[in-house]
Amino acid sequence: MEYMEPVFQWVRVVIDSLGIPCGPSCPTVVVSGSAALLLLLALAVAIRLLRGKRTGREAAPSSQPVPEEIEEAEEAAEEIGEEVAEDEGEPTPAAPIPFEPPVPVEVAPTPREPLPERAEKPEETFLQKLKSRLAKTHDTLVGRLDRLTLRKTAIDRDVYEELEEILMSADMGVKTSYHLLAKLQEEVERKAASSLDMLKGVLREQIYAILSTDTPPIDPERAKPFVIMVVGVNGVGKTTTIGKLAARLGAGGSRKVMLVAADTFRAAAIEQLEFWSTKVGADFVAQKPGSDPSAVAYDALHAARSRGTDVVIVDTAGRLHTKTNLMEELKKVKRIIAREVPGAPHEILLVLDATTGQNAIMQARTFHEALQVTGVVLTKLDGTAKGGVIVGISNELNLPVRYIGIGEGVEDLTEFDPTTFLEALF
Ligand SMILES: Nc1nc2c(ncn2[C@@H]2O[C@H](COP(=O)(O)OP(=O)(O)OP(=O)(O)O)[C@@H](O)[C@H]2O)c(=O)[nH]1
Ligand SMILES: [Mg+2]
Repeated sequence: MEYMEPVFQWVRVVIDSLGIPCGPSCPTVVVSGSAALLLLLALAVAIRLLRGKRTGREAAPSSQPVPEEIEEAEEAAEEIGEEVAEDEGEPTPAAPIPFEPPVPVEVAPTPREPLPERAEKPEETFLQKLKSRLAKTHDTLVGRLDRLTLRKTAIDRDVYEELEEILMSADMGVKTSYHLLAKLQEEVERKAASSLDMLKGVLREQIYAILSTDTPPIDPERAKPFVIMVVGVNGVGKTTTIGKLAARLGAGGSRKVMLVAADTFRAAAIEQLEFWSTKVGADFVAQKPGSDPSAVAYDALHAARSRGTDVVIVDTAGRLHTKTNLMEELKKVKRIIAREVPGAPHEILLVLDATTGQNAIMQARTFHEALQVTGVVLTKLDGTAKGGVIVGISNELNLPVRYIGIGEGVEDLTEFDPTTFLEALF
C-alpha cells in the first residue's frame, strides 16, 4: 500500500483545508470508500450495457425510436393514408397505429368455368313440324318423282307408267290417279314440254285444285250451343280428335266446351273422354255404360243450355260402316240432337284414319250416305306413306277436309289448309 501513500497525503491536505476533523486513518477510509463507490458504479454501467446488447431494440428508450421502427411506422401510416409528420429531417416518433382486428376476408368461391350452354333446340316452326310429320308421304310421292326426273330425260310412255305407279302407291286411288295423269298429259301437250322438270309443278297445281274448296271454315260462334257430332269406325282416332278439338275451340278458356260420352259401349271409352275433358278443361257429361246414346245426347244438350255452354262435342262409338243397325243408332242420335237444338248438329265430322288408305274412302261413302257428313278429319297422317288418300277423299267425295291429325298430342290437330299442306308435302 506504499504506492498509495501520496494519494493518502493529498486526501489529508484536502480534508484539513476543508477544516473537517479527521483522525490518522481518515484518508485511508475516504480513499477506500471512494474506490468501492467507483467500483460499484462501474459495475452498474457494465451490467446495464450488457443487458442493452442482449435485448436489442427493447432496451432502447421508448421516447427514442430506433430507425427501423420509424420506417415501419411510416409505411403503415402510408398504407392507411395518414401523413407522417417530419421535423426538420429528424424523424418524429410515428403515432401508434391503432390495432384493428383483422377483418375476416370472405373468400369468394373460385369462379367455376361456366358449363357450356346446352344447345337450345330452335323453336320448330309449324311448317317444319308438318314437313317432318308428312315425311313418309313426301318420300313416296315427291321423293320418287324427283328421282324419276333425274333418271329420265324425256317425257315418254314409261314416264307416265311410272307416274301412275307413284300416285297409286301414295294411295290417291285409281280414279284420282287417272284424273291427275290426264291433267298432266294435257299440260305437257299444251306447253309442248319435253323436259320432266315441269311435272312436279303441274302435279302440285292439280292437287291444289282438288284440295281447295270454297267451304267456309267452322265457326263455333254461329250458334249457341254449337253442336258437333263425331263419327267413324273403330279406332280411327275419334276420342283423341275430340280432346284436341276441345282444346282448339275452347280458345284458351274463352269458350265453354262440353264433351258428351255418347259412346256407351265400353266403360273405358267413357273414362278416356273424361280424361280428355280434364286435360283440356272441358265440361263432361256421361251416363252408365250401356245407356242409350240418344238419351246421353238429350241430357247433355239440356245441361248445355242451362249451363250456357258454347260448344258441345258428342263422341260416338266406333262402328263398322257396314253394320246397318249401328248406323241407324247414329241416325237416331242425330235426330235427337236436331230436335233439341234447332239447326244442330252444326257439324258432323267423320274421322278417317289415313293409314287405312283406300278403305277410308269406302267408309266415307257409307257414313256420308247415312248422315250427310259435313266434313272430314284425317288422322294419323304422321305415321303413313299413304297420305295421298287426302287427295282421293277430296276428289271422290267432294267433302271438305276440316282438320288433319299429325300426332297423338293435344296440339297435333291442325286446321287443314291446302296451301300449307302442299308447301310441307312438296
Ligand atoms: N300417330 C297418331 N296417332 C293418333 C292420331 N289420332 C289418334 N291417334 C291414336 O289412335 C289411337 C286410337 O284413338 P282413339 O281416339 O281411341 O280412337 P277412337 O276412334 O275413339 O276409337 P274407338 O272409340 O275405339 O272407336 C290412340 O292410340 C290415339 O292416340 C294421330 O293423328 N296420329
Ligand atoms: Mg273413342
